[in-house]
Amino acid sequence: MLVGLAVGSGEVTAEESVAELGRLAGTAGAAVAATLVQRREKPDPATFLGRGKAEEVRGAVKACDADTVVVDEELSPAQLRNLEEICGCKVIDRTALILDIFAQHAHSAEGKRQVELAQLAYLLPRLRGWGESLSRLGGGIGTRGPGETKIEVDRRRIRKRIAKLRIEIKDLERTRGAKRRARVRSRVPSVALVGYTNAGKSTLLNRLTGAGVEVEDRLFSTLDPTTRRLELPDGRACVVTDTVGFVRKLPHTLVEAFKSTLEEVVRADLILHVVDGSAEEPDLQAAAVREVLGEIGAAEIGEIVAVNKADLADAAGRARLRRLFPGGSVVSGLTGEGVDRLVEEMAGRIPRPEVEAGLLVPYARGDVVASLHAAGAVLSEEYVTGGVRVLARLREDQLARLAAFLVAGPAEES
Ligand SMILES: Nc1nc2c(ncn2[C@@H]2O[C@H](COP(=O)(O)OP(=O)(O)OP(=O)(O)O)[C@@H](O)[C@H]2O)c(=O)[nH]1
Ligand SMILES: [Mg+2]
Repeated sequence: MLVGLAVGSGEVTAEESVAELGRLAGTAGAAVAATLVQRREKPDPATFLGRGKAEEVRGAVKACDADTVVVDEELSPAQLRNLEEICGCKVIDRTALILDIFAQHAHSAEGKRQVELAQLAYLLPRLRGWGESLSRLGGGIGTRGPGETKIEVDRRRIRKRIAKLRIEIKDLERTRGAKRRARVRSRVPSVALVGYTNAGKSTLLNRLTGAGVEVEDRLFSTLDPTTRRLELPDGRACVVTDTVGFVRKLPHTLVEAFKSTLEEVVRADLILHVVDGSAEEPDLQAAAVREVLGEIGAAEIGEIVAVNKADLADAAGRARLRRLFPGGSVVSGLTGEGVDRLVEEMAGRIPRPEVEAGLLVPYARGDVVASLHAAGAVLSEEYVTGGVRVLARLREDQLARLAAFLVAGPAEES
């Protein structure tokens, strides 16, 4: 049974949020028996819903023969305990549900550890209520760990495990970090695919690069970053990284635990924000994504919006999408529509790589040297016979303009 609270006037209605909770529950393998949305000024600090309503839920749970109540917010440890007591069945919150889905979908060594870390961080303050329900009600959603492992319920052992996981994640991150640094050294620009879960990020990566990443009509199918090379129409190349999708009320413990994965986004030269054009409120999903981007420190990175699933929209729908996303490209990762134009746009927005070049500028052309200084491009200069010998860091277009002064071609970077 799904339970949501409508408080004040949030942009996303409680009904929509609970409908999404239902899709999350479905992804976790649960069937929704009933839904209840309660209007209240603010959540009850002790029982979230208020005692009377919680008792009503108890009756409804019995009537529809449900075994779990899923609440559409993160509950405090006390709320969780009290609600469970009144409802007489297992209660989990939105956070536990999302963590459960992540646990089921984690494949890589790093992903599994990140999820377990997030689960344990969530579990630690809630141990009492949880431990009781674990022994009383057995397993099921909210109690499953990554793979077949059961999540630990002993406080002291959890703390030890958390410390160990942090170290292991750091180690695993180091490998990926080395690859990334190699790219930085060779100055291949990077593009991060971000977007709401199920927006079509992996489909678009596959369309762009033939990556062969798993695509599924379920939430959070991608947890591990995949990076592929993409040749741009102007002859340059970039790397595109597909990574974990976002959702409203994305649990903090997850953002924390997935920091190393999200680094791929933070370090990107350009963000390709994939929006599901077929969603009810694509603009609100985009806003939720930007909120997370802000949280992880990626708000300042340049962004291109790709409004995806255009094949599902009719003329009126497309017009609406163009209105909602004025600068966006309307595309379909499925049919390939608009993708060429999108790549052109990416090429235009990806910073041109800079190269080191040696120049010999005759003394008569002091203006050239001055302009190089003004651009902050000069690495070193030396007065020699025939002019100023300048080592400069230049973009390709600057290099072309200065071709006449070039002595040692673009130096290979070490
Ligand atoms: N009709 C249509 N469906 C699409 C399009 N792009 C993706 N899909 C479908 O949308 C679903 C999700 O696609 P994915 O590429 O897995 O989405 P994602 O953003 O990677 O999702 P997560 O990794 O789960 O966050 C799949 O069923 C895709 O087939 C599109 O352009 N048109
Ligand atoms: Mg994906």
